[in-house]
Amino acid sequence: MKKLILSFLLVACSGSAIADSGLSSSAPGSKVYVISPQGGETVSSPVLVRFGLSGMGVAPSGVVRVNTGHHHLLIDMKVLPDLKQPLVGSDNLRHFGKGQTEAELMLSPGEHTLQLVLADHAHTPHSSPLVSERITIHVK
Ligand SMILES: [Cu+2]
Repeated sequence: MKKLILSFLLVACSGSAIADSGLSSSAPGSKVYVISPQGGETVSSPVLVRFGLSGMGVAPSGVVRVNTGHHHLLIDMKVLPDLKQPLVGSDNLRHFGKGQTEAELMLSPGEHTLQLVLADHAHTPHSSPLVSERITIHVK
């Protein structure tokens, strides 16, 4: 009997490993977006960027909790990074691992793009990734 239970567990586990991509799942219908500034807006530096999230919650990096993540802000990135890998921080990709929901950015005068990506406790985007629209702003 013990053997039967064990083999059942093995089948159950391997079944879920195949079905599961290994990525955290996002809540259906959830959305990440830039609250402000708005696309096309002219602003002066420092620019206060406010991060919006609906349908999921914000948790600091390292905290494993279902349907949560932390914000990553992509600045002037024309191409998305690999969303199946942990996001690597740089001047153009900022982590907000303390669970921040806004940031003040020093931006040079001219056109800049902003885009948000939510990622899980290990900085990896969810299996249905939450990526905002890429907005363009003008800095005076
Ligand atoms: Cu991160």
